[in-house]
Amino acid sequence: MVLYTYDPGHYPPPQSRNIRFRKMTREQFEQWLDTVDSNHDGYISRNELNAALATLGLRFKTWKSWRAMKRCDKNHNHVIDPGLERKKLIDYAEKRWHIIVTN
Ligand SMILES: [Ca+2]
Repeated sequence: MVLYTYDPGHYPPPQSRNIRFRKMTREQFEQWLDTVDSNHDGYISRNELNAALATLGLRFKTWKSWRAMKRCDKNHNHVIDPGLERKKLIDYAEKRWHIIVTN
């Protein structure tokens, strides 16, 4: 049995999937993360991330924000802490959401 990395019947390849998304550089994404933090406490909650993903026009934002929190919230306090966890979130967005263009 052959295992595909993505199912061609359900997921178009990343290149065609990204066309309508807003693309940004790593620096712009970091600035965008500051605006994501709507109550300005320095931490990004799942709800804030969810609302922010909606403004980017990404699909499956509930799933994406949940998955990102699972991956990036290393100390399990249910928010993305500034510093290491924020850096992990940026790496995650670059790898999984395809919204960051490397310059
Ligand atoms: Ca955390």
